[in-house]
Amino acid sequence: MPVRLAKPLFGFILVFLCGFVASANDGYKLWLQYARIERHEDAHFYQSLLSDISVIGHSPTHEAIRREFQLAAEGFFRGSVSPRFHADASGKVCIGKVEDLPDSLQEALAAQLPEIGDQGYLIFSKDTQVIVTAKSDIGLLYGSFALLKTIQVRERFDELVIVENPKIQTRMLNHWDNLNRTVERGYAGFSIWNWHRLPHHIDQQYIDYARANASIGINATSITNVNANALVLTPIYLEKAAAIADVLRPYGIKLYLTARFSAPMELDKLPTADPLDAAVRAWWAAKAKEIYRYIPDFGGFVVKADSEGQPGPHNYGRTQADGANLLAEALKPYGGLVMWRAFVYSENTPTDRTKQAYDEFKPLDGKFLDNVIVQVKNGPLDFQPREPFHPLFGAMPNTPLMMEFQITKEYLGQDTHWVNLASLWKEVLQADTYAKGLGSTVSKVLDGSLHDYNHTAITGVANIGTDRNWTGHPMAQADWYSYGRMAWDPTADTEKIAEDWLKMTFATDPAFVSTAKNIMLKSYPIVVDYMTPLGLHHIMARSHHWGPGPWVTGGRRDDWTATYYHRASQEGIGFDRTASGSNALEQYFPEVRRQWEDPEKISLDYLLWFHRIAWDKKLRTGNTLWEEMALRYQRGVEGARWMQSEWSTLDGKVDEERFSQVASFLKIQVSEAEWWRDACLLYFQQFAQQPLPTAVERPKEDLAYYMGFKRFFVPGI
Ligand code: GCW
Repeated sequence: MPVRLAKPLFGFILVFLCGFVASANDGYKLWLQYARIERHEDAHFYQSLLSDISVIGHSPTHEAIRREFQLAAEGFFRGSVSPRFHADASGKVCIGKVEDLPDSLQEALAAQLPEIGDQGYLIFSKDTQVIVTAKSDIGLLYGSFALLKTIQVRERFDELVIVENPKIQTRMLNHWDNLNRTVERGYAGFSIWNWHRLPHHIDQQYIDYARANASIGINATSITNVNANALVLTPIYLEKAAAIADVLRPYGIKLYLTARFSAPMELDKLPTADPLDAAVRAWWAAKAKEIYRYIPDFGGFVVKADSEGQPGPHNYGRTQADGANLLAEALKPYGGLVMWRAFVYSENTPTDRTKQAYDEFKPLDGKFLDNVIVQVKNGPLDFQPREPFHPLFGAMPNTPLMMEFQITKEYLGQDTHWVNLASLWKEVLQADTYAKGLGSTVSKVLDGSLHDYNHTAITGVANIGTDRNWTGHPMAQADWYSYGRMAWDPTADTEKIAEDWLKMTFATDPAFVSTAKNIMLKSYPIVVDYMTPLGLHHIMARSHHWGPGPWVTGGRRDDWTATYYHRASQEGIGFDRTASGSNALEQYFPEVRRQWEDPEKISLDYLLWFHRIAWDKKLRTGNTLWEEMALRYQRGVEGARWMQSEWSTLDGKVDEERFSQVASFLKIQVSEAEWWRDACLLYFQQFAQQPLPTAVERPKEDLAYYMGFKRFFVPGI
C-alpha cells in the first residue's frame, strides 16, 4: 500500500530535495560558473560595477560580450542584479575599442595604448570606472573575459592596469573526431559535432564551446580527425562545417579541416594524388576556392600524411615539402595556412622510430612555402607520460614550427586518472634546446622569438566530448583550461593557472584551493612513477593503450610493441640512444647531448630513454637500477593513495556531485596504479631475477593473470 505523507512532511522533503538538487553541479559550466558572490565578499562593490556597463559598438562580438556579462551577473547575484547596458562610455564598466573611446579616456590611457597588440587588451581602473579596451573586437572579448575572471577569483580592483597580448598567434585545438561521431583517443563520450543535425540545428553546446575557448584565448579549431575522411571536403559537409564556423566567428575562432592527401582520387577519381601533377594542383586550387565560398575566413588544413597508413607524398616519391606546398599553394590566395604534421614514421624504415621525423624534416628546412607550419609533437615518440623534447625544436630556423600537445589522456590514464598536464607541458616548454646557446627554450621557438618565424602556432588534441561535464573526469577540465592559458603565454605560472581554475570552477575557499592545488601540482610525477618511471616508454597495452603491457611484442609492426622500446633482458633494460646505439642523441645540440650522454649524469627521469643499464648497476640514489625501478613504482602507488586521502578531506567544501565523482575516480586511479606497478614489476622481475625490495608491496596476482587480463570495448579507438 502506498504510504501517504502528511503535508508538512511532504513539504519538508520537497524543500530538502530542491535544496539538494540546487547544490548539485554537473560541471557543464566549466570554469565559467560565475558562482554566487556571498554578501561578505565585497558584493556591493561588484553589484554596482556589473549593474552599469557600457559596451560601445554593435558587432556580433559586442553582442557576445553583452550576453556574457548578462550571464555572469545572473550567476554572481542570482537575479537580484540585471546589468543596464549603455551605448556611450558612461558605464561603471566601459568596454570599447580604442577608437571608440571618448578623447578624454584615450588621453588618460595614452601611456598604455601603444602596448596593446592586435589580439591584446588593456584593463584599467580610473576613478570609479573600469575600462576594457583593445584594438580589435576579439581583444575586447578577451579583455571582458579577463575582467570577469578577476571577479571570479576575487582579485582586488584598485589600481588595476593589465596589458595582455598573446605570445603565440594561432592557439588551436585539434579534434580527432570522426564524421560518425566516434572520437579517436576520446574518453568523454561522442563527438560534440552532430553532423547529422547540422547545418540546421545549432546545439547550445557549440556556443558554450566557443565561449569556453574564447575565455582562454583559443582562436582556432580543427574539428575533424587527422586520420582524415575526404568526405568532409564535399559540399554536404562543407555546408555543415560552415554552420559551425558561423557560431565560432563572433568568438574569434577560425575553423580548420583535416585534408586527406588522396582526396582528389577518392572524391573525383583522379588517377593520382601526386603533388607535382598539374591536374592534382588544379583540383586542390578549385577545392580551396569552393571551401572559401562556404567559409570566407576558413583557417586552413591540418594534415597527417605518410604516417600510420595515411596517404602522402611518399606514395609518389615526393618529399614532405612537396606535399605541404601543394596545399599551401591552393590556400595562399585566401590567406589560409597548412599545418603539416611531422609525425611521420614508417615500419619499413629501419632507423629508431624516434629519429625518423628529424631525419626527414631537417633537410627540408627552408623548403616550405611561407604559409606552411610544421606541427611537431612535444616529444620524438608519441605523447608518452614523459619524453625528452622533440629534437626538431631549435633545428628548423627557416621553417615555422608549432607544438602539438595531447590534452586527451591516451597514455596517461585516459578518462579516470587525475593528472595535471600543465606540469608536463611546462617541462617541455621550459626545456632548453641550446639552438642559439643558453636560454633557447622550446617556448622561444614557439613564440617565434628565437628564429623570427613569420607564423607562430600551438595546438592541443582536444579532450572533450558529449559527456555532460565535457571531459569525463571533472579534473580534466583543468587540462583544457591550462592549455589555453599556456598557449596564450607559454611561460605562464602553472601554479597560478591551477589556482585560478580551481577558484573559477569549484570554490574560492582558501582551504579548498590550497589542498586541491597541492594535489594537482604533485599529480604528474606520481603518475609517471606508477606508469613509466626512469624514462621507460611505450609499455602500455596494445592498440587501445589502456593499462600496462610491457610484454607486448610481435605482430605487424615492431615499432608498435613494448619490447622494441624497453629491450629488457637479463643483462639490463633500456634503449641505447647514444653513439653506441641508435645515436638519436646526435639530433640534439651539443650542450643537450652532453647533459644526456653520460649515464652517470643524466637525469634519472630520462635514464632508460637514452641508456641501456644493467639491473644491478648502482645509481646515484644508492639503489640498484632494479631497486630504484621497484621503489619508484611503489612511490607512485603511494602518491595516488595520498591524492585520494587528501581529496577526502575536502568533503563538504565543494558540491557533492563533483566531490563524489572525483572520489570514485580516485578509487579507480589507485587500483590502476597498483595494477601498473604489479604487472610491470612482475614482468621485469623475470629479467632482473631479484626479489622486490621490502618497501614494495607484494603483487596481488601473478604475471600470467596480468598478461591474460581481458579488456573489452575500451573507448577511444
Ligand atoms: O598517438 C597516436 C595515436 C593515434 C593517432 C596518432 C597521431 C590520430 O595512438 O590514434 O592518430 O598518434 O597522432 O596521428
